[in-house]
Amino acid sequence: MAGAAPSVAGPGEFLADVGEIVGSDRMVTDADLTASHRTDWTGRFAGTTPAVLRPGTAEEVAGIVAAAAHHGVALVAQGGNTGLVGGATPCDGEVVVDLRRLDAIADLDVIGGQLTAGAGATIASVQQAATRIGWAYGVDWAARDSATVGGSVATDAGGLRFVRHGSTRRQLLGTEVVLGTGSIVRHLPRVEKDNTGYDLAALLCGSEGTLGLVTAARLRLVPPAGPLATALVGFASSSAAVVAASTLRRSLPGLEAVELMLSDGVDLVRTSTGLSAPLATSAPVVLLVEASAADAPEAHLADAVGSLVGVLDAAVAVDAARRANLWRYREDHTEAIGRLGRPHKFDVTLPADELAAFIDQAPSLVAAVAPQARTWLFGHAADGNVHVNVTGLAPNDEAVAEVVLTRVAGLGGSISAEHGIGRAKRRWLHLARTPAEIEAMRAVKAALDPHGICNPNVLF
Ligand code: 2HG
Ligand code: ZN
Repeated sequence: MAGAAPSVAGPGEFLADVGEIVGSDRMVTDADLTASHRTDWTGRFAGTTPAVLRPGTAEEVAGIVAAAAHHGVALVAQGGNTGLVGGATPCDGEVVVDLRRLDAIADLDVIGGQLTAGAGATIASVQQAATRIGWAYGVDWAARDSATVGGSVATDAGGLRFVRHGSTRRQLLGTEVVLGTGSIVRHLPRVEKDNTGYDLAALLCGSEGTLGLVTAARLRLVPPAGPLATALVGFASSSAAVVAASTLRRSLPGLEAVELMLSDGVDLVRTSTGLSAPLATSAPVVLLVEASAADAPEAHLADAVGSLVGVLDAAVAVDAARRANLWRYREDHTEAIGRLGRPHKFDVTLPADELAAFIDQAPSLVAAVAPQARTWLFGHAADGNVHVNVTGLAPNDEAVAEVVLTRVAGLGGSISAEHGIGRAKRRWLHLARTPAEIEAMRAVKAALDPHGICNPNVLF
């Protein structure tokens, strides 16, 4: 019955069983107390749930999954609830399994540069634990204080350092997971190299909770960046900025990030934060560039920026407070756009040679089907990943998704770069994957989640 969403009508017996497993104080049924778990971060996706369960061990999670299989109850795992595609929202009455109590960080290997993090550990807490032992964690994004390891594995989160360290999948040495079969599969190797068959962790990474509930991850750490310098660099056009991002990837060995903003997004952030204009000369397109160097990082960065073509203006910062200030123009986009209403979010990647034209054309593509809407574009310039946010749409508007995602797929891009398919884009999975791929994915789902209880209403 994999693929068929189990009903949650009359989950009373299920709740009685799981109440004994997690303890009644770890089972929340009061609608006021479950409210924050029933809506996603954007407010666009909302549902109902009979209960939020708060297990404290993988064994308790396994007990919940066994009970869910027995009673035919659908589950959705939740961590910081910072996802942007409705992938962790109980829109069809799923029972929410809040994994944030699984927040231990253990087995830190100072020589090898590894640690094991519970699914509920926040990304910030992993970063801090890594720093304490002289390493760093390679994945970072603005929601770091709330977003959790479990969610980052479920979505294969990418973030701000992808150009340097790749996405979550590249950091993943192994996982502990409760599969939909109910069995706990623990593979948390302490070795870097491990070719012993199927890479289950890599398969779980990006599977959006459809195969099981990841309870812990063994994470590879990276060397900490050296002294950093950060710059905002203004360009007259998207194409000049995209070419510059490519040049920087080749000319700056310590490149840590190349992020893209447009002037209307920068202005919106300024309105919502009170920040002053970042550059003396206003520029339609702005890159945030960060790079490290053992000595004089600002000189290396200024040299590299100075040799770029088409720079209108630039500001370089080296002390932590000024660098953090420059980052705010980029990181505060999501919050500032969220304040305008419930955005529709299209997290897409384009082939490098299509990126600039897509950025230029996206607003008119949206306007053609939704003239009242506003389009906001920002993202990760070096990765071809642009976040198309559209405000002023009805929650159930699908026309904009249709034109944007169809265009992206037609250009050879991906309809989900780093946020996942979730509920938001499941109708368009066929644009990204062939029928044969979807059939293979469904076969994997049927094998690992034979009762169809693991987040059955996303992805497919
Ligand atoms: C980012 O890059 C995140 O800041 C969020 O992926 C993107 O809000 C968004 O659309
Ligand atoms: Zn992003």
